Amino acid sequence: NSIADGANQYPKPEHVNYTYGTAGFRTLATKLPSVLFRVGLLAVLRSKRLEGATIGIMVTASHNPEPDNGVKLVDPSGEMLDPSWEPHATTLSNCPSTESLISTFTTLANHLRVDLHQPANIVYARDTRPSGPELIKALETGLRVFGDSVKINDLGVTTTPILHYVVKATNDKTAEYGVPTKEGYNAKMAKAFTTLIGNKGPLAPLYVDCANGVGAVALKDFTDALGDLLPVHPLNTATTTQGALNHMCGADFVKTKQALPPSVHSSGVLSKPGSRACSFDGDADRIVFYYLNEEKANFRLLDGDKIAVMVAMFLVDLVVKAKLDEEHRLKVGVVQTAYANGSSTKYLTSRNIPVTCVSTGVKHLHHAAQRYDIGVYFEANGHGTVLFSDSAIKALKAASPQSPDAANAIKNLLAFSELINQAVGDALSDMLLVEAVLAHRGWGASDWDAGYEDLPNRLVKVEVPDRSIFVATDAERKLTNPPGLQEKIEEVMRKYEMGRSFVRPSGTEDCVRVYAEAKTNSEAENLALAITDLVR
Ligand code: NG1
Ligand code: ZN
Repeated sequence: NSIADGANQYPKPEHVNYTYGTAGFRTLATKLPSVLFRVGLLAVLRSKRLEGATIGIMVTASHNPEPDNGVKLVDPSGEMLDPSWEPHATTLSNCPSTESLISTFTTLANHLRVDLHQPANIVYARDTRPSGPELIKALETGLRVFGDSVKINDLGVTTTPILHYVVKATNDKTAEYGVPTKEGYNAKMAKAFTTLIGNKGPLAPLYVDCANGVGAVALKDFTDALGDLLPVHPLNTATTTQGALNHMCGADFVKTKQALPPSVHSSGVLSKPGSRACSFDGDADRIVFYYLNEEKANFRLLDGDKIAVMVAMFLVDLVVKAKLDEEHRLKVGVVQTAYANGSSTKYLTSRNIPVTCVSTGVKHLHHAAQRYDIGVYFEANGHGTVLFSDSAIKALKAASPQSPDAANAIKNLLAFSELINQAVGDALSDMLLVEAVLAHRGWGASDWDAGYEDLPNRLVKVEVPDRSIFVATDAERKLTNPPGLQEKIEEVMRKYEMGRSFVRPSGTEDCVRVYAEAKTNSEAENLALAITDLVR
């Protein structure tokens, strides 16, 4: 099979313009077969360019509705595709004809100095979407163009973070990171979690809304590996029911609606005092927790900001307890985006925990977190993880603790570094992280929630004729274009007590997002409306 055969089999639809954005390619699944074929070609190029290092490909549209799908590439370190290659993905996907695809591919291979005789290694997976198998076929056609020089590893139906883990572990020649399989990942997490919980278990039952997606599969596999330390009760596990995926459930629903999924509400599982639940998104790389407030049975959200704050505070305490000498006093920092609730930022800063604000998109958070010894990063919507630098791990392993307390703290810090996915945020691993911290603190959901009170906030999607005229700067907190708009936004903002608002073009949808927070619910609402009026 040649590029020509595959390209003819998967022609690019006319009048569609693709962009490899923050979430890779993402659109209606019916528009994607040609893209998948071409992504196969690009992944092979990238692997060959890196002398056969394993590249990952994930087919998913995360929290989007079931008819959508998407694809993104994972670099050998387990991180997102190097941004300098994103334009190559865009260019290949938009070649209008077989001829132009072949010539563009050849030019690209030359320009990138790819030796096509090099081997290539590709690992791929998909979520539970019904369009997945067809798209995987198109992808495989692209991979097969290069014959035996390409080795493939099909992980089947798996979560995004497991794919990232397998890529990272496969490329780790020291084999220290873990066995490069789903089972290897589960065993690694189960071991670390068992170390952390010890005789504190079994913990209170936890209800998990799986968004009717692939998280249900991963959760089942993991709990089978873990045993009864954490009694997990999965909800919304209908992975084969048409239209169920992400519908009225899942992390995105809960965060945007700031409400319980109706299915969780009607199940009544949260009515027992002290109960807590969490929601995964459609590919299980995001998680938010919630519970009902005891007096009023009010819905209380524990989102990515709440997770970041609790985890960072806890890790700081462990570092202090570990009493590493001053030279090795590991620096714990937090990375957020402009969507982080102002109260969370204030809380961290007032406790001397450094906070960095970066642009939306996991790759930005990930890179900023790498600059700390222990970098905690979370988007408010629940996507995040904690990175331990190599030197932090070295210092922990080399430490000679002077007390049982210090020894314990070091042991726990190392176990956390094993429990937490170092490649990308994982709902499953983050769920265990939260549970382990709660167990160590002896806290329930309301104790966790008590740290700070979120400022009331609104997130509004505004459809505009051309979102490219909106240009943001300063970690997307300000607009430089259209001219004069930022000044107007600030003028309105000043009228609201604790008012903060910003506008930025979405990187994943054809819209502009308006975020607003203020002292009261109605002020947040009014501020959001006033800014929306300015944008329209
Ligand atoms: P955009 O569409 O650029 O706002 C959204 C989320 C991001 C991130 C990406 C998915 C918000 C406000 N934005 O980005 O946090 O999760 O999708 O990769 O939630
Ligand atoms: Zn996701």
